[in-house]
Amino acid sequence: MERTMIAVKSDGVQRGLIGEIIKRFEHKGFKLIGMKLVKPTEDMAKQHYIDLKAKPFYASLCKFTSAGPFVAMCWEGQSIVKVSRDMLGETNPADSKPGTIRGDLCVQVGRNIIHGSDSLETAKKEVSLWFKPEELIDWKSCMESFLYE
Ligand code: D4T
Repeated sequence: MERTMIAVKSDGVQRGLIGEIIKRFEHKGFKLIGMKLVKPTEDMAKQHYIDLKAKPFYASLCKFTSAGPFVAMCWEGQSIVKVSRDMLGETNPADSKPGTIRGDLCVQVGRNIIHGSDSLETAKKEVSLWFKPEELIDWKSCMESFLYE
């Protein structure tokens, strides 16, 4: 099983989309392992987006990320890193297909409401950036045998 870090960014929180986003992951069959509502410090935002340090939008992205509430989540499931990126859609909502979260729920790249780790390695880093080990709950879902053979 893989784990990934999914976050509802402050634009998604402000727009009342936390429930809709959680619903999509639950209905898919993924398992919630950890979740918290935080107001990230600018330093946390900078660490989270460190790979984008050289991009012209890095400063404004980190400022926006630290300006409001952010729902950090850890989800688990088979091939979840790739599958969740497909569920999110493209970085730019304008390029995202209908049926994806960004394709259905947002308009502009700088307000694309959700984050998802883009590789297994990044997922490990991001999960440990946002969660202490004791904040991740290892539990057995009663649906497991109906999701996996
Ligand atoms: P995240 O990391 O938020 O899941 O987004 P992506 O993985 O899909 O895309 P990214 O890392 O390239 O971008 C991170 C974040 O920056 C915003 N952004 C991006 C922006 O404001 N302007 C831009 O031109 C781009 C490319 C949106 C997502």
